[in-house]
Amino acid sequence: MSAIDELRKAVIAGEDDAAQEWAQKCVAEGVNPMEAVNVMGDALRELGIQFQNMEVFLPEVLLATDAFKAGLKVFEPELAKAVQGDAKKEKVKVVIATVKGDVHAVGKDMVATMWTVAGFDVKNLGADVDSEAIIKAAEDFGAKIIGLSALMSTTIPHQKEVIDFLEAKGLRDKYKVLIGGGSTTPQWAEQIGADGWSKDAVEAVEVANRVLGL
Ligand code: B12
Repeated sequence: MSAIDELRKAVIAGEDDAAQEWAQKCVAEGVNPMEAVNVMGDALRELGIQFQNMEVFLPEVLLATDAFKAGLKVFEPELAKAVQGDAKKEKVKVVIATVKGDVHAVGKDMVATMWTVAGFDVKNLGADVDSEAIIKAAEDFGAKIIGLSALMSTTIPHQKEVIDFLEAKGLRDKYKVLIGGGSTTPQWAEQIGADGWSKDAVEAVEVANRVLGL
């Protein structure tokens, strides 16, 4: 089995030490770091299907999340090297959060990592963040982009809520609002008047550059 297959296996098994080791082996073997991170993300989603079918339970998913994070840590410096050429642009400030009521943080953290390595100045506000708190943080930080992650059908309305609150406060034109997360679609982004959507963290960089005209 190749190092990347072993890494995938370690994430699914929720073994963080093994995930870290196989991630290091991937780096040593020159595996494309983004490809490896995407494989880990797919492994988590696969586990999500098993979770939905009640073949695995929350503790297994939590362990897999930790294993994912252990692997991601190893790849972060590699990702930074891969996009170093881009980092010369002036640092644009960005805030990102998972919306209220939603604790899913892995995808949001991946986007935060990719935005950081792409040269943005990123403030990661965490998960389960109140809409008003997101707007206040964007104002205080001087952000140009607000990134909103949501993974559940019950929490995606909070992405709309942030946009509605921005409009009500007369702040909508100050920000580009980008959304993403498992339960979202480009249609949803359009419906709520978001400025952009992406299916993954690599595309999130392209979308951020595009909305800023960079
Ligand atoms: C890991 C996980 C958990 C972990 C989260 C740990 C953590 N700290 O993040 C734990 C175990 C805590 C958890 C809890 C729950 N979960 Co859960 N979970 C998952 C799982 C398996 C994987 C999510 C994940 O990390 N994916 C990998 C990342 C890399 O992908 P991603 O998040 O989609 O992010 C990528 C893109 O979407 C995009 N992106 C993401 N955010 C953003 C933001 C911006 C701005 C942009 C541009 C792009 C972008 O880029 C990312 C990187 O490529 C999913 C299954 C799935 N199919 O997603 C279920 C899933 C999301 N969970 C689900 C549920 C129901 C729950 C619980 C309610 C379970 C329960 N009964 O308690 C609780 C929710 C608690 C809460 N209030 O939030 C459901 C949601 C169903 C729905 N559609 O509403 C899912 C789909 C599982 C299922 N099939 O039933 N979960």
